[in-house]
Amino acid sequence: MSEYTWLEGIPLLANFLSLKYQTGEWRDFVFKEDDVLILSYPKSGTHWMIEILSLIRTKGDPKWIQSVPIWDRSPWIEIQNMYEALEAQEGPRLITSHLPIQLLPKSLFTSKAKVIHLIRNPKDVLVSGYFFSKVCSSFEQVASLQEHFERFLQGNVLCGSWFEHTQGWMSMRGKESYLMLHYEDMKRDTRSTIEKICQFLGKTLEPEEMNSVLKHSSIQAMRDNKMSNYTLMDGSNFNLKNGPFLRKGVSGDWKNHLTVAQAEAFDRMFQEKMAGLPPELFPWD
Ligand code: PPS
Repeated sequence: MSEYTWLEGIPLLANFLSLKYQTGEWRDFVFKEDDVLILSYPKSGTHWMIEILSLIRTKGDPKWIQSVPIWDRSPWIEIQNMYEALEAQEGPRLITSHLPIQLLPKSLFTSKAKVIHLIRNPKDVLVSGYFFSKVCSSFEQVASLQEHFERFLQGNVLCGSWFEHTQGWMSMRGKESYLMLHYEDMKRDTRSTIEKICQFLGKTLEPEEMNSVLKHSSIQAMRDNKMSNYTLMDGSNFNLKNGPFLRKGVSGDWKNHLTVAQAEAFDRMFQEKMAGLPPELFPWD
């Protein structure tokens, strides 16, 4: 059963939350200038981004992604033991987080650490989260999609309101160390997104290295990679009999699941909450 710990009004996974987050010591975590932080609201394509960044780091060589679990390659700062592993890690770090901006240590904003903020159509995020709740017992357990829908709009889900989370991180727009990417663009043109990431990180890939990054980060390759498909976790908080960790991996699946009334209610809420932000920040339908 899922059980949340509320930290500064944000629901977080009680079973997994780092002690440092429970004691407040997280505020002292030191970001370094060669850190890269992958920041996303849950179910936005985080694992895909980790796979791509891992492969960029190895210039397309799949040895690392095929021998080290994805959560060890880019640990979540808010998760037990991973926080400590990050503190102990030497050299450039890949760091992941689903937290809202106010729960990231201040050193992030004074260091030159780079932030890649990945966002996705929240209706797809909502649907993805609903199916994930059947696979992962730590996620909120709901009786129906309608219940999850209501909780999502209220922000009564893991990591709180999508609207507030997204707006919070978007306040970094314009900073040199911040790159915002869209899942939908990654789907439409993965190569261009990888080129954008390389440019942001000051990296270059030879054409065959780029092809290897593309090949090994495809959803099929990730499903086949036991270091990325969560089969190593099966039977713990994950029950892969109820569905795969890497589910459909498409844009617009919400159309198969939300009713017209739900989609309209969602859109009204979106207009209300995101008013004032340029519509081009949200390139989905
Ligand atoms: S988590 O558990 O919150 O960190 O989930 P997250 O990784 O952010 O998002 C999971 C969704 O991303 C999809 N995914 C991919 N799509 C396309 N290509 C690749 N390689 C890929 N890897 C993961 C995954 O299928 C989840 O979306 P849904 O819509 O549920 O399929």
